[in-house]
Amino acid sequence: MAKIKGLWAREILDSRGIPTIEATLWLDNGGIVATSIATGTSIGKYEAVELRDGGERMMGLGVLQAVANVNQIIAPKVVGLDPTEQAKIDQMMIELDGTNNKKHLGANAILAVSQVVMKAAALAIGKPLYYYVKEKYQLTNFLRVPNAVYTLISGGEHGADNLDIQGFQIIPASYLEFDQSLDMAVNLFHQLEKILINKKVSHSVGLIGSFTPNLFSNTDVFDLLVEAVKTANYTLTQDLFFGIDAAASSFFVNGKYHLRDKTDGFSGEEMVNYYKKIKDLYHVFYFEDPFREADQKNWQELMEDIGDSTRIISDSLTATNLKRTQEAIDKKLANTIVIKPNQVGTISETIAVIKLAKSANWQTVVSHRSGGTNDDFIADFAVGIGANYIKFGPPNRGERVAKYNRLLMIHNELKQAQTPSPTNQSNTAT
Ligand code: 2PG
Ligand code: MG
Repeated sequence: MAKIKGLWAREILDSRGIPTIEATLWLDNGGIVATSIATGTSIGKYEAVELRDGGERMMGLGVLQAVANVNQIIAPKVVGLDPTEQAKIDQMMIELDGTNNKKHLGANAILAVSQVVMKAAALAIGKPLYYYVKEKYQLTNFLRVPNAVYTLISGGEHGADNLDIQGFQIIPASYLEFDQSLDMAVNLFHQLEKILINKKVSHSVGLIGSFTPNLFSNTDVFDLLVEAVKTANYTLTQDLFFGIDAAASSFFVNGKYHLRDKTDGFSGEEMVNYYKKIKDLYHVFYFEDPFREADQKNWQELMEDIGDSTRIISDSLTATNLKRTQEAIDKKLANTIVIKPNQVGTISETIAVIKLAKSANWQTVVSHRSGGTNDDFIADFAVGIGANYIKFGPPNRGERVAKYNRLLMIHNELKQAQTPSPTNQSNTAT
């Protein structure tokens, strides 16, 4: 097995113009791989700590110290190791860091290494990354591209002071193959733009490339989406569903959830009713972070009321953290979990959370972050762990479409692997 010969990190910019880390790794057989780390905007309070330099350079957001931690502290310990020993390498970095939230070396520094090691292992073995992940962790029996959740409209911290809910999504029905699902997303994204222009709704695109229309209320978005669906000749509930990432902690102020749909804010109970209303009126099927982290009572309430017919998804609530996931499972706070490797900082810990969620029959959503790069690691990872859903943003902007283009490649490879060869076909025909 090839061994790690060299590892080097550097500071690069993410899609928001904010520094992040890229790591490059050389194997002693001449193979070379690189990866870069996504970072969030709506960062939950239970996430591992990204190390940022402070001071004036790069507005205090530089990652030169985290880069130095990779190059000077981690790299010398990793050189000479077998890249397939993911657990050992991750554990070594956790111990080198020595804190419970990775604030010493930085979760960004540690994940850059963890991720590049996994890529290097697939290269060393000579298999596609998604296949390596499946074989190594055995978290799924078959390979398929997960169902996609496409965020077409943004508000909240991803928007432009336009809407309060962070993401409005379309979810093509699971009977559609990935290429058909992407076709629908592209079609609806552009239909939506035409509708916004025709209605003279002022709009732009937000942090992740989704539209940020200036509308009167959050529910107005669904009327636009319904119109786009009708214009494109799709049938809601047959061909697709709607979803939201409320990111509700971002609009919880002074004890109330503040949506512009109601002047004096919503209590937790009123939010439960609001979600039930949009479920009934607009067939919203996917509710991510519907409440702030501490509002366990209303997470439970929503689960009891509509958890059997919808996805109630924890993102900031569980923060890809094993203890928090266990607590959420025990208390029945949700039935689906968002998985973001940078919330915890190593691939091995991410895998442990996925295992736990799957063992509790929760579904999984492998997600991008709003600060992205052209790296497509997350696409292979999602396929390899057998995620139920992927959430990579709209079919727009380089850092988002890099993931979709990789999924298209994987989709084609998997299809080809299933297609009988001409010899087999003639055998079975007789
Ligand atoms: C989310 C993510 C991605 P951010 O809340 O799910 O859309 O946002 O990366 O800003 O945390
Ligand atoms: Mg979220």
